[in-house]
Amino acid sequence: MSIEELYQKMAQSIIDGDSDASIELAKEAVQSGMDPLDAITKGFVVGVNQVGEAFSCGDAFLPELVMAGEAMKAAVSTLEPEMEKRGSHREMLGKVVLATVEGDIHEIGKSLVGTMLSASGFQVYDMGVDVAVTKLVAKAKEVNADIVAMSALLTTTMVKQREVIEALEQAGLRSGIKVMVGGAPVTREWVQKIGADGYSEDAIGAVGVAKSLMGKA
Ligand code: B1M
Repeated sequence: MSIEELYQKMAQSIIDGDSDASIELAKEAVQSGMDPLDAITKGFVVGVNQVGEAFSCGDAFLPELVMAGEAMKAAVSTLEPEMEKRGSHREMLGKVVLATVEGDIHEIGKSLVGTMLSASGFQVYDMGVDVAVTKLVAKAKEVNADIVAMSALLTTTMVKQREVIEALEQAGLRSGIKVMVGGAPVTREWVQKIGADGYSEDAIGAVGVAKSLMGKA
């Protein structure tokens, strides 16, 4: 099978919501020596984006979205060990407290960012999804975080990124902590508006941004 065919099958496995197939294809990618990030961005993500578009047009419904999300999660989890193995940087670059914001349960992009950061030498405290503002701030204080990293996939939950920044300010922690944000609806204008320090459109870019926030780019 050619690489293009493999990418197409990956996308189709997500469109079909077929976790067994997405896991098998992820394994095949690892065995063939493919860069796991290529498998995600050129294969699986193409499928999940297609389902997302169909959902927004009313051509797909919540069950399809859920199944596509599960198949995507299964593929990414299968590829994660290989991504971590490929991360060569072992110097500890900084401590990152990472979460998807309160009210938002989208976890795939956030987890991908976490995997890439940890593979690049950051110590990542991944708090999961739907994380309350107060919990996030308390964790940042507890571990003496260098960076608070927040993902938001909904236009309705992006505001929580601003609330976390305000809560860090109120707790007197803001001057010692850099804040980076991301997620599909996040734009540079939003980043400026809420006074975050860094933003990236994707997981690879997030590593570069985190390094530059730590003065290690
Ligand atoms: Co939801 N969903 N969803 N969903 N979902 C979107 C986001 C949506 C755009 C679909 C659409 O309508 N086209 C839409 C949001 C509309 C809006 O607000 N603008 C939407 C909706 C409406 C909803 C519900 C409200 C549906 C409903 O119930 N009626 C509901 C909300 C639930 C909630 O959170 N409270 C909902 C639920 C779900 C599922 C649970 C079914 C499932 C998630 C499963 C899971 O995560 N375990 C799901 C899915 C799968 C999607 C889509 C199709 C795919 C998201 C994804 O995983 N992408 C999505 C449409 C789309 O994005 N195409 C959609 C792949 C992932 C690798 O990309 O997460 O963008 P992404 O992450 C990227 C970058 O954004 C960036 O790097 C990542 C890797 O490159 N990035 C960062 C992310 N975080 C970062 C942080 C950083 C830096 C970069 O620094 C800190």
